Amino acid sequence: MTQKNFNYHKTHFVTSAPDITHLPADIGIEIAFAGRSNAGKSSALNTLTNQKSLARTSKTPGRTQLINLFRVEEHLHLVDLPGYGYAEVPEEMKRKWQRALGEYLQKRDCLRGLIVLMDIRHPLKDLDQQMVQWAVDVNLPVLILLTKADKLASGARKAQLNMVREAILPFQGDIQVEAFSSLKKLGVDKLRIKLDEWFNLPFDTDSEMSDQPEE
Ligand SMILES: Nc1nc2c(ncn2[C@@H]2O[C@H](COP(=O)(O)OP(=O)(O)OP(=O)(O)O)[C@@H](O)[C@H]2O)c(=O)[nH]1
Ligand SMILES: [Mg+2]
Repeated sequence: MTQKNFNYHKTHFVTSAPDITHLPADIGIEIAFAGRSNAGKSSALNTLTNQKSLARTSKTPGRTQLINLFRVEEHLHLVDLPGYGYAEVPEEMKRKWQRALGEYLQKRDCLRGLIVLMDIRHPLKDLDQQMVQWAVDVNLPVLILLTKADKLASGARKAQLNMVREAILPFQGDIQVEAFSSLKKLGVDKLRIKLDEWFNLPFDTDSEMSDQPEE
């Protein structure tokens, strides 16, 4: 079967939801961007789609507090998830996001792949590892992007990349690790290839909710 390559530049915003009950029908394919607050999720989405402010970026961690859904094509969506692990957020708010996040990952059937973004200088924190473990447990393939790679010289960058590749072997999952920089547009091709692969998977447009309008 020939594989389709998608044009991510045409991606547009669909909706923001505080939890999965407010998302459109659980059909088609979704690929989610997850990671610690400030890891560069929204920036990566903007770089991929070549749009300055499709996803809101901020120097203030914890900016994306909602599940943001973007449409690549009919039935194919990218999802910007709330960042985790930001210490200076009130405990109550943190719990709310973490719950929304866990629910999304465990209950959203159309989720076909997870992009986990980590600052290349501080990868594989506890919550990152938990996220990867979560994905492996539900057989979800993972692409780890080591973001802000422009902050390291090429030798240090390669060393970090090898270190993380080595460190994720014990997870025994379908996990690929690449360096990424929104600033220098590094690794964008690797991201695109992975998304194309996942968006080419077969999917069902027929669920018990499929008679509901999509937007
Ligand atoms: N140098 C450099 N800075 C980056 C890069 N990507 C993102 N940043 C910066 O990192 C900060 C956080 O980026 P965001 O994309 O908003 O991060 P996020 O993961 O969406 O954060 P939350 O929405 O809070 O979870 C911003 O100040 C960005 O400009 C990169 O590739 N290189
Ligand atoms: Mg964000």
